[in-house]
Amino acid sequence: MSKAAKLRELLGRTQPTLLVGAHNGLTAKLAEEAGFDGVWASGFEINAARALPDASILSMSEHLAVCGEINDATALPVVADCDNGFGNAINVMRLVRECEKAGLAGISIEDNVFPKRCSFYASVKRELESIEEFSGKIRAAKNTQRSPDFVVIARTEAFIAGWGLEEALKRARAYADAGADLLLVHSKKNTPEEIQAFARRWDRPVPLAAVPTIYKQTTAQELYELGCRLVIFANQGIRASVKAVREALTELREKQFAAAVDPRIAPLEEIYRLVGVSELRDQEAQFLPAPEKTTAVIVAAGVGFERELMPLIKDRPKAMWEVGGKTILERQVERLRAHAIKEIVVVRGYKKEAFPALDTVRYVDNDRYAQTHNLASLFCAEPALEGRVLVLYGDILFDSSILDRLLRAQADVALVVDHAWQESYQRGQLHPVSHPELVQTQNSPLYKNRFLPAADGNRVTRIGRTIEPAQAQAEFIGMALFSPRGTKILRDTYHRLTKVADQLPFHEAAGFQKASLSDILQELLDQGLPVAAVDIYKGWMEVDTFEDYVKVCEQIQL
Ligand code: SPV
Ligand code: MG
Repeated sequence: MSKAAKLRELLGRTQPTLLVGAHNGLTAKLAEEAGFDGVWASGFEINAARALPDASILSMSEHLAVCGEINDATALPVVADCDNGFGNAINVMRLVRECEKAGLAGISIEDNVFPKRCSFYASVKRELESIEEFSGKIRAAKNTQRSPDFVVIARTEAFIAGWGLEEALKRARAYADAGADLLLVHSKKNTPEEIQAFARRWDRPVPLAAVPTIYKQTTAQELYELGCRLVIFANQGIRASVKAVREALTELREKQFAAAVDPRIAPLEEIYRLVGVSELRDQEAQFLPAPEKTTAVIVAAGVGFERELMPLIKDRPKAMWEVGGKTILERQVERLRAHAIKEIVVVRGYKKEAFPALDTVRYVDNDRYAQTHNLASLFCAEPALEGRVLVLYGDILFDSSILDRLLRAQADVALVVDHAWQESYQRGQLHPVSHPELVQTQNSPLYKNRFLPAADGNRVTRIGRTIEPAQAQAEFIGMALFSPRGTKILRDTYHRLTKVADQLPFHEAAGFQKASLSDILQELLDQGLPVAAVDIYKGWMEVDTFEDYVKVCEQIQL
């Protein structure tokens, strides 16, 4: 059923049809929730909401855009208050076409001359159109409408202009005879006496409409009994909001903390409901590709190089060191969450009691950290090794852009590899305490000492601590991303290998229990699985020694 047909049905009842003014989609929704029969797209409200007087300042298009917004927000029929029709009868023809196109139930036009002035403004120029001119507008409107249900309300301002009852009746009769569906007689008296006098003399079958703004004690039922099928409460909505907003803002300015105005304002959830956030959620689930969930596993169980790190690690593991007021773990978690990674598992071992309870991470323990290495630690988090998994060593600090690039990698396995290592190797600055996890890559992004990563990516061809430094292109920094397929391959490979006798060496480890991530990565490479290299040039730090720590503390950007 069209909204125009709905309005006609409402008008056919034996009770007043109640419209209430709105100036935007949200107020239209509130009108609907309050139980009104329909919405009056009020010129007064629409202008006031834009801090403009109700004086034909807005163009027809501007006005109808708001009427359309109001109509779209509610299932109720909407009557557009269209002042004097934005011109003459020819303009009214276009007005009717546009209103029907927008799905509005009807319009109200009034016999003020253009530019109109709000009926209640004192000491402003007030003139009425000739009866012929305005009757022509009504005829033009009725002649233009496509749907027979579209409602055209003719409004006379004869009382407002002070032209008296006889003129009001003369005008109203002419407009009714021109085909108006309802006759709106407006009055600015504070009693309904003009409306009553008019109603007593009304002698056409056309029902009346009333806007009891100033004669505000009169009830809708009383007006209905006078012949007003339609009663319009035109501007109480915006006046309520002005009072409420002013009081809330005044208190807020005074108290200067948001909770002070809680009792005065709608909770956020109320706004979410009104604007349809749950529908938005359903639509996202139905039509958007499922977001790729990434689980991060931070491997932070090991001691590190005890000799070099004492006394720093006497009471805490490396992940718990503070750098610039935050622990390394806190910094990592911050970065991960900034990249929408909410599922974070931390594998603890050494000094596990030093890790604080955090609601942003889940802990699992590798209590055999002394007999194992980081591969065993990673698999302590095996229940989390599902879907897309980011593996992160617990002692590195890295620039956000590195994580950004890694998360965009499309490969089943991708490793972040730093090509600046090669440069420090050439300068003779070898890793001070250990052999880093070196990698060989298919291409080198270094060209004449400039770093130029290839647009179509790079591949790791070999990884391990025993690669001849001169043969290595880069260093694995301890950040790896596994696609859901990559994670499954990693798990399957791990389980296949756990069955192998632990006494046998596994790549560079003395036994499988002692294997590190780089050992299983080399295993995957040997199986023929492509491993992508996310090439970087600096932008990260690891903490292997006391000197590293001092340097990190000096350099960290707070
Ligand atoms: C409006 O709401 O814009 C009206 C009704 O025309 S009134 O303001 O009461 O005149
Ligand atoms: Mg108006």
